[in-house]
Order: sequence, then structure tokens, then C-alpha cells
Amino acid sequence: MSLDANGRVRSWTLDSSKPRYVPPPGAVDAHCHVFGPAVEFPFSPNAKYLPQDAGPEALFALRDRLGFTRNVIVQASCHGTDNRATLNAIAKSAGRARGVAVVDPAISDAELEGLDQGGIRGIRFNFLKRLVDDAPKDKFLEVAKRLPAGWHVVVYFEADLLEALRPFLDAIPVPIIIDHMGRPDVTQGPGGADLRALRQLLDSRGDIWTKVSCPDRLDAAGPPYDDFVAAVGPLVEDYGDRVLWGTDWPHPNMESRIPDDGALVDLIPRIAPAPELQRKLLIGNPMKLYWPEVIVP
Ligand code: 0GY
Repeated sequence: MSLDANGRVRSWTLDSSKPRYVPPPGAVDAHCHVFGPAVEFPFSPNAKYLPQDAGPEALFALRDRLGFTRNVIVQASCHGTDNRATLNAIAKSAGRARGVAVVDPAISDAELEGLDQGGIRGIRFNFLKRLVDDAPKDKFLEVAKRLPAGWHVVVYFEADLLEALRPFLDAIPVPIIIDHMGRPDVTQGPGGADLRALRQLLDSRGDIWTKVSCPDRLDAAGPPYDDFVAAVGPLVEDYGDRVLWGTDWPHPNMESRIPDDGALVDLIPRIAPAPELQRKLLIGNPMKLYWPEVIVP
């Protein structure tokens, strides 16, 4: 594990490989984070992990190295509901990043508008007990009802919670993105209980999307992530209009199994073999959610 003098952990590699797969021009990394810099943007007192700085410059250098054009920056739990680090990165991106915030449900309408001005297009509800102390569904629903126009919610949970969350998800009045497919057990294969439950959710309404991300978290066997590919490929094929892809850089909490970002990119053609499917996954779908004003050729 790589700790600095302050005991802050690094969960990303400084020398990821250059992928062999070349994403189509305009590709969006639709799930990544920034950490700090902590001197400017301190971590939350409730943070469950204290990472080393992974600021916008490092993120944009990785974006370019991997062959991507845009980033969707998701507020990481270590920054709590203080979205300044995310907003700072968006502001430095020259229009090439937008974001997802984490808010106190009591946030005012004016503050939500301010986040919209800063490039935020959604809020995240995190149900992972190891990451957050509290996930008040009633309050989440209230704030979901008064989001700025065009926003969505991102929901992060583990597969064993999906059934209990169904009434909550059903009541959300805006589009929903499910992070990392709700963390299915990929060793169950494409027809396993976890992915069947996710498919039922996707079939229940047309405005639920999912990120087919995090082979490094979901496939305990590690590279070349064959279980992930076998389980997720059919999902991408069947729900090609509702899938997004992201690196998850800087891979919070992955310090003991740091993935090679280039190898993650090289999985894209394995889960989405057809170029047209790759264009939806990497461009068409994320652009609809985050840059709807841009006409995608
Ligand atoms: C992810 C996953 C994780 C962490 C966070 O906000 C976060 O801290 O999302 C995780 O530890 O599983 O999506 O980055």
C-alpha cells in the first residue's frame, strides 16, 4: 500500500499502460473522481478514507493518454457534501467536464441552481455503509423532486440491497443512473440472479441507465477480467441505448488491487464489440445525459 507522510493512501497507478483500443473521437469517461488538492479543498470530517491528491491536472492528463475527450466527475464520498473540488475540476476543464454532486438534502433551490451553473447535472445517492453514515431515503426523494431541469440521480448500492430499494427507486421522478450495475456478482454469469434483478429494474421504465464499469472491483479474479466480460457483454448488447462507461479513476479504496487504466480501456471492445455499440456507450448515451445541447454527429 502506498502511503504518504500524512498517512494518505494512493489507489491509482502513476504509470498506466497506453491502451491498444482507440476510443472514437468525442468519447466520454462517464465515471471518475477528483481528490483535493486537500490544502484547497479539505476532506470531510466524516470521510471513510483519506486519499492522496488526485486533482484535475492528473485527471486530464489521464484522459488524454487514454484517448478520451470528456469526463463526468462524480463527487467522491471523502469530500462529503462540499462539492468545491469537483466544481474546481469542472471549471478547469475548458468545457470538457461536467459533474455529479452529493448534496445535503436540505440544500436550497438557489444552491442547486449554482451547482447547475458550475456544470453539475445530477446528484448521487450512496447506499454503501462503508462509505457513508446515513442514506435517508425520504429526504433523498424530497430533493429528487426539486432538481434543476435536465438533471438525474445516480444511485450506488450493492446487489443485495436492490430488492429493498425498489419502492424508493420507483418513486424517483427523474432519470436514474445505477453505478457499476449495482455491483452484481459477475461469477453468476449473465443470467445470474443479480443481473436478472438489474434487468428487471431496467425493464420497469425507460429512463434508467447503468454504468458498465469497475471490472477491477467486480471481478475478484482480476485481469483479464473474463468473468466480468462474460457477465456484462450481453447486458451491453441488450441495453445498448442505456449503458455508460467510466474508468472510476482514481479508484477509491482500491489501494490493494490498483488497476491499470489502459487495461480497463482495452476491455471496451470486449464488452461492446460493434463500433456502433461503442459509439453509443462512449458518446451518444453520456452526451444525452451530460451535454444534451451538443449535437452528436
Ligand atoms: C466508486 C466507488 C467507491 C467509492 C466512491 O464516493 C466514493 O467514495 O464512490 C467505492 O469505494 O466502492 O464509484 O468510486
